[in-house]
Amino acid sequence: IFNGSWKIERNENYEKFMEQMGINMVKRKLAAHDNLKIIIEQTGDKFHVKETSNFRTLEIDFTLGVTFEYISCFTLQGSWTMDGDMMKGVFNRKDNGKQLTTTRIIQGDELIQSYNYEGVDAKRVFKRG
Ligand code: MYR
Repeated sequence: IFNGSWKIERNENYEKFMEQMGINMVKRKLAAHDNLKIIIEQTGDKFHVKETSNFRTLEIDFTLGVTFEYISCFTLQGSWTMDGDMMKGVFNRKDNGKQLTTTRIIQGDELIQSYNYEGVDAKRVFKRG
């Protein structure tokens, strides 16, 4: 159900979340308008995700329940699992060990990705395209 191409539509509290992550203001301003697009291909419990943004293009392969590394401003290590129709990700920052949790769910025609880091919640909402 997550399969397809998703373009960022809007953010909720994402700047506060990035601030909590320790990202400086200049980067936060750029990242809030990063034109993020993700293309998700799921085959069973294997995922191939192509991420494009103003910053970079990246292809990631992971399997549900299997730990992998994701490198952005920070290196995160963790995994996704499926809980019903929801993807649940639990990751740890390699630099400080702190936990970042994230979920993906389809609601109507939107993919909603939620984030939590150290008590701050944010959302990024995507539409097909
Ligand atoms: C994917 O499924 O797209 C790849 C794995 C994503 C890992 C976790 C996403 C959290 C990214 C948080 C970025 C924080 C920058 C402020």
